[in-house]
Amino acid sequence: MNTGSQYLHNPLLSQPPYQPLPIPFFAQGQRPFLPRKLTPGSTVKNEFLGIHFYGAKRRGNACGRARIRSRVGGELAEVQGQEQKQEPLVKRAYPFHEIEPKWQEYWEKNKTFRTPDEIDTSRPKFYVLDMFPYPSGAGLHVGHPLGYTATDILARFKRMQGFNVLHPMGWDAFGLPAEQYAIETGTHPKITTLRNINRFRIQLKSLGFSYDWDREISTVEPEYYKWTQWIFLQLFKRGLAYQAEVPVNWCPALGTVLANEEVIDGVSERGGHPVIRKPMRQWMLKITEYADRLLEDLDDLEWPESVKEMQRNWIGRSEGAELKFRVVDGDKMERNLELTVFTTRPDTIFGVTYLVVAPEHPLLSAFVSEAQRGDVEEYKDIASKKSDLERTELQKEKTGVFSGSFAVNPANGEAIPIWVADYVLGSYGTGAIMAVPAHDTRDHEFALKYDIPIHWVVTPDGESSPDSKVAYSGEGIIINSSDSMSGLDINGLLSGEAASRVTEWAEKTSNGKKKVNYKLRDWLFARQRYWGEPIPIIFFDETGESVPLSETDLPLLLPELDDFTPTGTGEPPLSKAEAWVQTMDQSSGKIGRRETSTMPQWAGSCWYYLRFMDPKNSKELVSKEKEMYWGPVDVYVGGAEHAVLHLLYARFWHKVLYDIGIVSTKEPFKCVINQGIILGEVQYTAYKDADGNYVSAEAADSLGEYTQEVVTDEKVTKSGEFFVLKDNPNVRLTARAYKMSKSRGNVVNPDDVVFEYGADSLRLYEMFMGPFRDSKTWSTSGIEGVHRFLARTWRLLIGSPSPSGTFKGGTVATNVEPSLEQLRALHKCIAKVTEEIEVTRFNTGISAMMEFINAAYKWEKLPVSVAEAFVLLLAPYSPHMAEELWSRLGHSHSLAYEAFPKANPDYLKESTITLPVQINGKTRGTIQVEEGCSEEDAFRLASKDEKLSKYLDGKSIKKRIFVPGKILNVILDRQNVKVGAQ
Ligand code: ANZ
Repeated sequence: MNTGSQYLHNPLLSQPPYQPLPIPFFAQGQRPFLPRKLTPGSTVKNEFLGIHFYGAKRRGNACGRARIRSRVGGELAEVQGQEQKQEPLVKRAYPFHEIEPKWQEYWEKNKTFRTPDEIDTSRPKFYVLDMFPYPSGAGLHVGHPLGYTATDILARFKRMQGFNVLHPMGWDAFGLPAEQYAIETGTHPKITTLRNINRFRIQLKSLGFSYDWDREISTVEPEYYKWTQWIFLQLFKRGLAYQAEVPVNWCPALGTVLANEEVIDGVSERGGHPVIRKPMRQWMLKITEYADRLLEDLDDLEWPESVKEMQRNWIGRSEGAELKFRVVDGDKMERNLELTVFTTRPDTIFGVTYLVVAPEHPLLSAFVSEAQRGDVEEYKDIASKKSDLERTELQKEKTGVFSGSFAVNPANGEAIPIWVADYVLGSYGTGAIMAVPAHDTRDHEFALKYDIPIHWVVTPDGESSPDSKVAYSGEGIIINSSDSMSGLDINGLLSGEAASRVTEWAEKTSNGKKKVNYKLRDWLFARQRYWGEPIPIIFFDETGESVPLSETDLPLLLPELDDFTPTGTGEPPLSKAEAWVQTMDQSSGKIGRRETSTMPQWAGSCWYYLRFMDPKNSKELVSKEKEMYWGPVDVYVGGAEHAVLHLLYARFWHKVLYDIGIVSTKEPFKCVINQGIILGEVQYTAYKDADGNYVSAEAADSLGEYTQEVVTDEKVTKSGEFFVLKDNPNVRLTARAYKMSKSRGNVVNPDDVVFEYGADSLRLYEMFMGPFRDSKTWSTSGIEGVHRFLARTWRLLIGSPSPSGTFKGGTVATNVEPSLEQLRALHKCIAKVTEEIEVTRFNTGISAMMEFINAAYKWEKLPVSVAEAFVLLLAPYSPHMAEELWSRLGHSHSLAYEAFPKANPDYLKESTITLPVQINGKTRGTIQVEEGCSEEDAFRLASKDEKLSKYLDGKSIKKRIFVPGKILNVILDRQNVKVGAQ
C-alpha cells in the first residue's frame, strides 16, 4: 500500500543483501564483510558481492557513533573517491550469514509455507494479512518489517498450533510514482514496477517471512485487474457507479484530478502543487448508499477504537431537517425560487437573521441581483482556489458578499438577506444554511463582521441573559420563539423537543422535512492518468449513452503507450492511444469511444484479500467454497494512515460483493492492528552562547542568540532525568527522535541491518523495541543487545567455538531427564511466550525467552527435551536460527509444522518451601526450595548457601538423608567431623 512516504532509493542493490559464502565464517585473511563499527566517512569496497557499502557520513554535526549505514545516493557521491581502509578482522558471534540463506533456500525448495489449494477444511483456519506494499523505487524501509514480522510470528505460531494458515504477499503496483518516473525518463511504468517488485521480493525473502509465494499477486497484472474491472461492472449495473459533473480538485501541474485526501492545505500531496476546484464529468461510486451499514457494522469489529472513531467521523452522520425559504428580491418581490437549507438545529429557527449559500450553489446565479453580480463572481473565483479544509477552518477569518436578494423565514415571515460565503460548502447538506448568529460560532463571527442582527432564542436555563460577545451553541430552553401567523410556538421547550416540534410543523405545512446527512461523499473514482486499470465503458457520442463492456471481454488491457505525459487539458494520457480509444461495441456493432480515465490506486487494494484465497481462478473472482472457508481475514496489520480511506473503501466493496452473493461475510477484516512508527535514532543537541560556550538547554531560550550543535552519543551521559555532556555534566542537552527521512540522514536500511546482524536479529529487534502498536525509536545498541541474546542462545546449545572460531556440528544438549527447576523455567517461558503472542505483545514474550536463557546458563546440563521446546518457542521470532538448532538436535524436517509447546500448569505453580538442612543430624540452617524439589537440587542449593557451605565445602560425604519437602540431612565422613562441626 502506498503511504506516500519517500524512502531511500538504492540503485546499487540488485541482488540479495548477502549470499552463502564458500568460506568458513571465522576465516583468517581477507574478510568480505563490513566491520561492525565504522569510522564515519570510511569507505569499504566489497569486491566479493560487487556492491559498495559506505559508512555513515559525518554531517557537520552528525552522530559519530557506529550507525547502521544509510546508502543515500547523495552520500555515495560524497564519499566516493575517499581512501579505502583496511578493515580489521571481525569475528561473528554466530554464523547467521551461513544459516540464514541456507534455510531460506530450504523453505523455497521445499515450498514449506505453501498453503495447498485442497486443504483439510475440518481444521481451523487462520488468515493473517499484511497491507500489501506499494513497490516503491526506494525498496523496503525498516518500517515494513515491523508489521511483517508480527504477522509472520502469528502465521508461524498458528501453523504450529495446527491451524491451516493463509499468509500471502503481493503488490499494490499501480500508482503515480512509476508514471512520474516514466514521464521523466521514458521508462515504461511496467518495467519500473517489475524491477521494484523484484527488489522487494528479494528483500522480503532475505528476512525469512513465511509467505506462500505461490499466491503472489500484483494489481497490475491483467489476470488480476480483470476482476477489478469485473467489480466495476457490477457496481455500474447496480447504479453504484455513475457519472456526474462535480467540482473536482484539479491540479494543473500534475494535469490531473486529485481525490480530497490527495490534497493537503490546498496543494497536492505529491509534489506540493497548487490545486483548484473545477467542475468536471467524472465517475463516482455511490459509497453514500452504504453509509448506514458502514457505520452500524463497525460496532462488532475488533479494531482499534481510534480507527473505528475515525471512520465514524468520516462517515459523519447528522440528524436534522431540511427547511425551505422562499426567495424575494430587494423590493421583496417573489422570485419564484426556493432555497433549501440543512440544519441540525431546527429549534433555532426564530433566531435566523440571514441565509448563506456556498459560492458554488447552483441557484446562485438565478437570484443574485444585477448590482451584486460582479462582486459575487469575483468572490466565487477566489473561493474556487481554496480547499474545503481552508474554507471551514474555524480560526480563518470569515468572508462573504451579499447576493442582493432576500429569503422569507417560514416560521415568522421575516425577509432576511441571503449572503454568499465560503465557510458554507457546496458539497455538504444542501449547500445553503440558515444562519443563527446567536447560537453558532461561525455565524456569530460573520454577523459581527458584517453588522447583521443577532437574535437570542436559546438560554441554558430559560432565564440568564446572553453574553453578546460569544455565541451560545449549547442546547437549552427556547425563548422568543412564537408566531401567530405560522401558528408555531416553541417557547419554553427544551432544544430537542423544540427541534422535533419544528420538523413536524415543517412537514405538515410543506415547509421542510426530517433529514439525515452524511459527511461521507460519493467516491470520485476516475484519474486522468495512464498507470491504472482502464474503466470498461464505451461512450456513444450521438446518443450520449455509456455502455459497459461485456464481462467476457475482460480484461480490457491497458494499451502500450510511449508518451505518458498528461495532456494538461484534463483529457487523460490514454486519449493518445487513438486506435484503442476508437472501438466497436460487440453487442450493437456501433462505433464508440472508450473511457480514457483510469481507476484510482485504491481500486486494486479494495479486494486483493479475496484473490489471495484463490489467486489462479480464471473463472471467478474467488470460488465460493474457498471464500467460505478463508473469509474473513482474521488479522490485518498495517499503518494507521489507512484508517479511513483504504479500510472504508474495502469495506464498501466487500458489502457490495456480499449483496451480490460473492462473499459470505458482512465485513472483510475481523481484527485490524496498526503497528507503530519507527523513528530515527535519538539525536542529542547541545546549545552554545554567542561566544561559543556550552549552555544548558533550558537556559538557551533566555539568551536571545544561541547556536545548536548535534552531539555524538559517546559524549552524552544521563544525569537523573536529563541527558548531559559527559565532560561537563552541568550542560543539559535535548534529546529527540525524528521521523526517518532522507534529508535528516537518519534512514536505516534493513539490508544493512541484515548484512551486519542477520535477519533473525532484525526481526527480533523490531519486535523487542517496544509495544507493537507504539511509536519507537531506532537504536543501534538495541539491536546489538538482541544480537547478543541470539549469540548466547546459539552458544548455550552449540557450545563455545573452537580457537579457530568454528562451532561444532551438533549441540551440547544431552539426553537427561530435566530437573524440576528446569521444567519450571521452561514451562514458565512457554506460558509467557504463548500468552504474549496471542495478544500481540511480542516484546514481553522476548523478555521471557531472555530470562529463560539466563536461567539456563546456570545449569550444568541442558536436557534435549528442554532445548527442543525452547527452540520451538523461538521459531516464530527467529526462524533461521531455530531451524538450524532443530536440525542440529537431530531432526531431518523443518520445525514449521511441529506442535507449539504447551505449558503444563503443574510447573507454573510458584510454591517454595523452607527446607531445614542438618549436618550430621544437627540443624545448621534452612534453604528455600521449590515444592517437589529433588534431593540433588536440594543438596546443590545447600552447598551454595552462604551459611551451610562452610560445613560442606571440601568435605567428603558419607550419605544424605532426604525426606522430600521435610528435611535434608547430610552425614559427613568421620574424618571431616572435627573440622566441620565447630
Ligand atoms: C442552523 C444552526 C443553528 C446550525 C445553530 C448549527 C447551530 P453537522 O453537525 O456538521 O452536520 N451547515 C449545514 N450545511 C452546511 C454546509 N454545507 N457548509 C457549512 N455548514 C453547514 O452540522 C450541521 C450544521 O452545520 C447545520 O446546522 C448548519 O448550521 C451548518 F445554532 O443550521 B446549522
